Amino acid sequence: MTDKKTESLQEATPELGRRRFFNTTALVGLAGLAACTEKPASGGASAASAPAAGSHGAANASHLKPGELDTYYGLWSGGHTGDMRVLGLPSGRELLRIPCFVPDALVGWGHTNESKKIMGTKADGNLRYSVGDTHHTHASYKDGNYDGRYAWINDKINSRIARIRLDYFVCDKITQLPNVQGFHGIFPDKRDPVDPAINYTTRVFCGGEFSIPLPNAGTDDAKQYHSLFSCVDAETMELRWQVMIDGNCDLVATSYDGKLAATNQYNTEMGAKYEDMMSAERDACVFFNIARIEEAVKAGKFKTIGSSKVPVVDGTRAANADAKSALTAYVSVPKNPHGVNASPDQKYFICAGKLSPTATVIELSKVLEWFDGKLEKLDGAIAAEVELGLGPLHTAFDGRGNAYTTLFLDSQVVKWNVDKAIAFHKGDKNAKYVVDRIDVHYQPGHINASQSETVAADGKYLAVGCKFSKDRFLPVGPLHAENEQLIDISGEKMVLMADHPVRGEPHDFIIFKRELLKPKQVYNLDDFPHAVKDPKESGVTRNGKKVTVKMTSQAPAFSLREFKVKKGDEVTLILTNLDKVEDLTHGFAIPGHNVNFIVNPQETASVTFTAGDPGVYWCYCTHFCHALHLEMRTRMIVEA
Ligand code: K7E
Ligand code: CUA
Ligand code: CA
Repeated sequence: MTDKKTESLQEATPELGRRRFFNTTALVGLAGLAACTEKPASGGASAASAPAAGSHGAANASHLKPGELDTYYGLWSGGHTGDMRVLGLPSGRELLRIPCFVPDALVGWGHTNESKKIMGTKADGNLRYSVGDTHHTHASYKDGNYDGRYAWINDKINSRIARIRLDYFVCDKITQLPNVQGFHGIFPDKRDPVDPAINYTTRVFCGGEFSIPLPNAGTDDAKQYHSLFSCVDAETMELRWQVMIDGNCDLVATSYDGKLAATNQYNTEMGAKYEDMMSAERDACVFFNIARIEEAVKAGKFKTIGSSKVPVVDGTRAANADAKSALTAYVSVPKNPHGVNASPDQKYFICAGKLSPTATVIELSKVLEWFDGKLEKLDGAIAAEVELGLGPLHTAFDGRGNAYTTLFLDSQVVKWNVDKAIAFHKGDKNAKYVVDRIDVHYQPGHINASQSETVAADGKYLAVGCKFSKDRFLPVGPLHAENEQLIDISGEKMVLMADHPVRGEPHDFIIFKRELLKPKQVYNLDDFPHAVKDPKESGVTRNGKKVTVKMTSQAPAFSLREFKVKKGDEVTLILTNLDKVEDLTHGFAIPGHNVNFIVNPQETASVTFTAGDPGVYWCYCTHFCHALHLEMRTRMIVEA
């Protein structure tokens, strides 16, 4: 790290000085990394050849003229803001935030009865959780490409999975995984492993990262800890089954034939302490034989854990030594891997090394051969293990045989050719598998290319989620924006196109063609059981202390000019927006009662609150809707 050459280079260019600082600080946090600090072996191109920022020679442009629409959608996880974000690309403009796990003040998520029901409440009616930590977002598939039905996103803190309807861009279901802590990786299947008619997503797989005692009765004996790999039904969002494994789960990938899912694991050691998780030289990528697991469940070969009724099959190493009946297969990969990604040619899973400067290419047909008893050693499925640089985390693809891997410590993206990497691994030392490197700013985590993890990978744009932005934007105090960078990958060389500041802290994202979605701008009144379909239905009905207020909105007026309730009443206010015009949303706020929510065209929403002290409360429309928006009001008169 401190050789003279580096020092002098650093003085010559402040840029390198900053990089070195990052490398050093990051390395301090990664004990036992000494072996990884060497430069990549031959086969690696020179880092100095990375092109400078700018658009010269770029076929793609990120700047759109006013009024021009983006050609790609991006779905971004919001990190511990707990939301999903929708971006337009290549502009990088943020179009929407979809609240799911945490309340949202704009739309009233977590305030309306409808959203509270999806989020989950305690016996007292308050939200069970108001924090979340989203990392991974993926969408439903058909024939290997996105079909525009659903997206899913995880909450690592409370082990929840949320489903987003991609017609209305709203969260419609949230499921909590039983006996799982640190739910991290998530991936939908791409078709059924058995039934050829099911050529679309019906399952979502979820990896539990933190091992816990099962059932979780307080014990500190780490040897008792296990992790569960969970399968959630894509339609019902109910748990189908779980697999108990040795070690932990991290990120998840699925094969295009529906037969295999995999999770990489960095804690093969099953250590409970930081140091213990790094003691083994190799960890694993754990494969799941989906058809066999479901046969085992059908045959009753499972147990249940604690109060959960979900069938749990045994995926531990000891129980799965015989390939011909094994449910799981532990392919070894170097120390503490991170991302696992499926190549669009459908052949490989690629594990990024994290603590190892390598990527491991696993050939899926060989894993299937092992399950058939035709491959003697499981690690024979490793097609390549090649050096890329320091801190490989995640990999994207261009559909032309190239992979793009983020190097966290090097603050680079490395473009490499998978076939050449395999040739190099097989002994062809002339195979130059590294095609290009580009500096990014700084410390990249997730990466994804347009249509990357589909059969339609088109190799146009690459987005990189840089965890640190440092000096790239105007300083705004101690909390820095993150830096999402967009790279043109249409040519041989990568070209940096744009920096975008983003509010912390996105992790994963997908980018796909806008034609794949058919969003609706106006709801269907009949989808809401409590809809107030006619302004004439408006009014107040009383049942003891429980009062229901029904109202409609049509710009620029609410159907009631005033309504009366009594102090201490439990008031449920139901509001239907009868406007049918696209982009005509109304809001409804009540001073002093912690109420504000919106209703989109033809949407119905309701809130329940306790009427406060006697007085007049001007309820007003909070969402600008009309020239008379400010006049759009109604009086709540609370009587003693
Ligand atoms: Cu790499 Cu949670 Cu996907 Cu973040 S994980 S970077
Ligand atoms: Cu209705 Cu503003
Ligand atoms: Ca480990």
